Amino acid sequence: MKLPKGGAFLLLCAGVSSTVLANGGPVDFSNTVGSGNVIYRSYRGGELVSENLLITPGFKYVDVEATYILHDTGGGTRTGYAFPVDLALSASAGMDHSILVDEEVPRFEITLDGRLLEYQIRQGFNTDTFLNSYGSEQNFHRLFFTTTFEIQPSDTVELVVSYSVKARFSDFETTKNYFPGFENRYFRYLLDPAGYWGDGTVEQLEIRFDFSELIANGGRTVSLPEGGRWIEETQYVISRNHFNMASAAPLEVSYDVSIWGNSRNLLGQSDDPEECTVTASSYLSSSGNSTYSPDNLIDRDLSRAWAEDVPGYGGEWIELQMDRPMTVGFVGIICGYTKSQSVYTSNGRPRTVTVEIYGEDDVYTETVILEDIPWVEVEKGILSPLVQPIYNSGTGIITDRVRLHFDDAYPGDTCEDLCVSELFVAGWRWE
Ligand SMILES: [Ca+2]
Ligand SMILES: [Ca+2]
Repeated sequence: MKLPKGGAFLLLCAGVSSTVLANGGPVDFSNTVGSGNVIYRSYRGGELVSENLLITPGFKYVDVEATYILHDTGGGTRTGYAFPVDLALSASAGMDHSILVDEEVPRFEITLDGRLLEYQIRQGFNTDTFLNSYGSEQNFHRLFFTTTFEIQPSDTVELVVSYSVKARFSDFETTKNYFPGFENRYFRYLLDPAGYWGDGTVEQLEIRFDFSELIANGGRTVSLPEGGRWIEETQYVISRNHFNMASAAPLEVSYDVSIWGNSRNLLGQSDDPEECTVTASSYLSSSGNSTYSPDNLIDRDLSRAWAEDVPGYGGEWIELQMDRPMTVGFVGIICGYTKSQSVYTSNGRPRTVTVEIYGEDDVYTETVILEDIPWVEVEKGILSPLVQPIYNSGTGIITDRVRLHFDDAYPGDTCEDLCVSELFVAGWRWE
């Protein structure tokens, strides 16, 4: 069996020492604020007929695809083209920021009528400042992705710029919580550089934010540009005709990924899972296709639960034994038989739970009274709103054995079977 440790959490910690864990500090700092379009060079002989902008915010990166239709009215030209990307950097004067590109802009592509264009990355300069999470000012430094292309007289071409850029955020460890603090992600996109085409206007502009992945993972938008409309609850679309790009304000978006981040940590993404076994004081024998053994506690499947098998409630326990010790920072459960609303309410849910964490010298004990959370259907992968913490510490306890005692229950409507769908024991190993 696999121990459900937080593999993603281990990745987040990879760059910091245990000292940082104890004192609090950033574990992940993003340097990039995306921005776009053509800058600094008027081209009066060409007009921007349309721009379609698709922005897909993700957990750490934002995918952008900008499609421009350009029409030549001035006898054709060979023109330079530059796409700016702003990096938010601290204490980096004199640094060659282009070395950050692989991390900050891992994908970048420009095509003209479907043909890939080569590009160069050029160092820019400070463009602006912002207040970071520490309350101090940082600078934006600009990189340019540049290329050249030709437009034949009276021709119309399609230029597509597609890239992935890191959103700006700082996630933090704290000393009192296993989970990092997931700060809102922020993304900014400049529209005004496209005002250098023709008379500075675009006939048709459509900006679409695709939040489907964010929302499916329990995320939510925090702030959006004004003047758009929601389509199908996941797409935020802004449409404009005869729009003046030259004086357009930047698009700014921020969004909350905390549920997404906590679920990622709980579900773990390590490819090196540890061995463990889960046992229980008793469990119901299977009936039909349904089983109730303690294995169901770590299968990450809400349709299967452990159920005890003694009269009444209270006095039952479950225990997780690891093959080798780790520092456990979090113990939590998803209460009840969560397969459906009817079996959830007909069976018992734990109320008073005592955790015992067997340390090297003594046993840590804590008793908590859990909420009786109403049943909800959740998407696979966003379990974190259902998980009730029983032990949650940023320093943790070195252990190889964790036991939970169930002292009483919120009774089921028809059965006296106490059920737990999932057990999470998560933490760190430092070697
Ligand atoms: Ca389960
Ligand atoms: Ca019972």
